[in-house]
Amino acid sequence: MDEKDYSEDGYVILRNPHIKEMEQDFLYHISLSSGSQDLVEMFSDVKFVCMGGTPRRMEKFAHFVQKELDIKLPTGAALCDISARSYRYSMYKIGPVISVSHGMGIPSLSILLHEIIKLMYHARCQDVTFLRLGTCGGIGIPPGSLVITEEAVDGMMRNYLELDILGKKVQRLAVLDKDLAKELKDIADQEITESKAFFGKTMCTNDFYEGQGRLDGAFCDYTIDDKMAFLKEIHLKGVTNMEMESLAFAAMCHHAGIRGAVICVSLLNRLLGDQISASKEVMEEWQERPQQLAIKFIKKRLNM
Ligand code: R2B
Ligand code: URA
Repeated sequence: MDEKDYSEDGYVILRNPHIKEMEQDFLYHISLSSGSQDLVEMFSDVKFVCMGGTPRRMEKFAHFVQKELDIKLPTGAALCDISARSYRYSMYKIGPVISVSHGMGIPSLSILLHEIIKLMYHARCQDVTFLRLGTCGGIGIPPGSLVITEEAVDGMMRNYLELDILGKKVQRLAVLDKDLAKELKDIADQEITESKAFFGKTMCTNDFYEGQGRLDGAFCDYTIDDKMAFLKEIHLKGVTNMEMESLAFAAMCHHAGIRGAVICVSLLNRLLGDQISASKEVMEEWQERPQQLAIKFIKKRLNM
């Protein structure tokens, strides 16, 4: 993204004139409200919003952030899920970091991002960076590898998110911040020794099975040759991995003028199979890798 895509004062760009006119805004799915809570007091110091699919992983990340940033809680206090009463997403705040779950797929991530972007606006946060820390299927790379998304594309290799709004197709460019992605890749190359990091296009699909060309879903109307031809073709076009949220993440960050990056760990090499068969222990360890990279980046930004 160019500098002109960001607001000069670092605030999020809220492209909705109606919000200002509302007496209060209920952020229903994260269980917060601009009327009954002082969101500025609660959240104005936030600089990093880290999100990932599952509540458990993001709770673990919150504890990891607390330890790594050496944030002491007052005696008797404990990290708690701010959005617990929504029963939808889990959210934690640890100093300048929010750790929040987004569920699976674009619709779930999109609802969360609408409310988180509005939260950043109501709280008057400045210069915030959003990171998605996720899992993916790698294409032609070893399982356990880190992938930093250079560009998100849909299942047809288009680099925009298409929405149906009031009966019309609306397209939003899915652009990610190149400098941020490069910075993350450099940190990964220098400091994450357990695995190699790749930089590439991420194909974001609306389905895990047929949408990602798997042969092991409940339905399959194509052959193994069709599948392999497709995976090889997109690999040649620079696709390194597949997951289910990056396109909306990129498009929504771009539209809001927020710097965002997607860091995933690959759970398998799709050129060799479809089933995710690594042990729970191995997968736990792999899923810590995007979190480790995020922490190293955050500490660097905080001069720690
Ligand atoms: C990666 O993993 C999930 C599917 O298993 C999905 O949320 C994604 O993007
Ligand atoms: N997540 C996906 O979306 N696809 C995979 O293959 C693995 C994780």
